[in-house]
Amino acid sequence: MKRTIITILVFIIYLGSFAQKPHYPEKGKKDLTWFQEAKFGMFIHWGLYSILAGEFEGKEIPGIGEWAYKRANLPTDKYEALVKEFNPIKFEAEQWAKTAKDAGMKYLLITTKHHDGFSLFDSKVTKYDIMSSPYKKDIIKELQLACKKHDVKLCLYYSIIDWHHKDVSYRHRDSKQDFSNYVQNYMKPQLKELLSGDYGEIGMVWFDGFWESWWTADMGKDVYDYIYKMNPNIIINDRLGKPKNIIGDYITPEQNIPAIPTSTLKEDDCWETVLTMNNTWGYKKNDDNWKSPREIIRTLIEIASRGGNLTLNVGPTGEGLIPEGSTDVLKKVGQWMQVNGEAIYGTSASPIGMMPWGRITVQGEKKMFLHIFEYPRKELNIRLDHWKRKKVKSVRLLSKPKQQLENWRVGIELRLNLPAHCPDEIATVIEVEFE
Ligand code: JFZ
Repeated sequence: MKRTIITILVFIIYLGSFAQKPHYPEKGKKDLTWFQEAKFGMFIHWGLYSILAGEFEGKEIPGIGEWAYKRANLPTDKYEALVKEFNPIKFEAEQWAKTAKDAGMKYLLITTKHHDGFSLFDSKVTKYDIMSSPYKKDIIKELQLACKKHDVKLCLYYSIIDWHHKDVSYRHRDSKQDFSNYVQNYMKPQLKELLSGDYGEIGMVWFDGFWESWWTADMGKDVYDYIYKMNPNIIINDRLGKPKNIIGDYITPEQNIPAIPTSTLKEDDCWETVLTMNNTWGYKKNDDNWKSPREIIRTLIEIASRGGNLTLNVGPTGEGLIPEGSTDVLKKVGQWMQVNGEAIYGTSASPIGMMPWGRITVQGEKKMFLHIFEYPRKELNIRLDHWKRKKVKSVRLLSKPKQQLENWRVGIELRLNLPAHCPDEIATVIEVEFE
């Protein structure tokens, strides 16, 4: 419970700090509907670092797994030799897509290339890719087919930072670096490989690493327009410009951002929180600090009640397995979503803020969902100022949809009689339908 409260507080802090909208393009240029309705997706961090699993030559590397190369200052030849070890014999794209689907997730966002520069797809512009590994099969292609089969939208993460490319790697700062050579002749061709149709319909591209000093807002605009011309439907996150010159289609607060709230998000702002299930994005074998199903579910509700999306991370092992610590939790999240998904998908922010007993989401003008965290002894009252002229047509638990809950109006208040026994300790959802 304490952890949940902390999560929620940390959230409120993010929301304030990310209230500014992307500056480019102008609002409304893209249709963000699918994303806003999807609400819940899977983030996957997978690459050479997954083989290290947080260790190098028997020594533990502190910090997040996917940063091992830089954090532990690993020798380039030894790190890059991991390509020859990348042979994920237990990887089953379908299993991953199904894990996402069964958890109630609508999209899957995978690192096609993280900061270390290794490409998980068959890239013609580099040998530092999956085709040089013993596995020799295009991971992104396999995921494309699996996602299609399980009706999950495929989304691609692409790191601006590249520790492998000599023109932008921090390891080559002393040499003459041609940043634009990397952008024009490496990054853009790779984006073209990924986004021009070979991998089917792509929901979004998620950029990362815009804080690099060599990266400029002009480069960001150039890449934004480049993708827009290739496919105007692909959504781009807000990390393509600079931290003070935002470029992208929606807002992404991140979990570890210390900031002071300045203002609040507007109801119609499109935003997403990305979150780890333990303390790392890329796999670390000693990190078992898993968040509980309760924490994840309540976080998802919290986000939905403020109109955002949750993109929840898993870090598969070098062999290609999503750790049990995360699949156990995802199963329980899926069970909850199976019953209560209606109160999350396609909903928007609560027009009346949060309640002492829980959170609210709404679906248009017709439906309101009450997500109860603190189950009241018996009666629950809610003011209907926002729905003043509406008649209540039906009130029911999503877990018992055939049965109406006893309810009556007292002035502006709607009062409900709840079952004496709390149906769901994590969150009991009541649907209120108006005429
Ligand atoms: C980045 C990556 O460096 C990290 O490895 C992971 O992929 C994560 C999803 O994204 O980390 C960030 C990105 C942005 C901020 C902090 C860490 N930020 O805006 O404060």
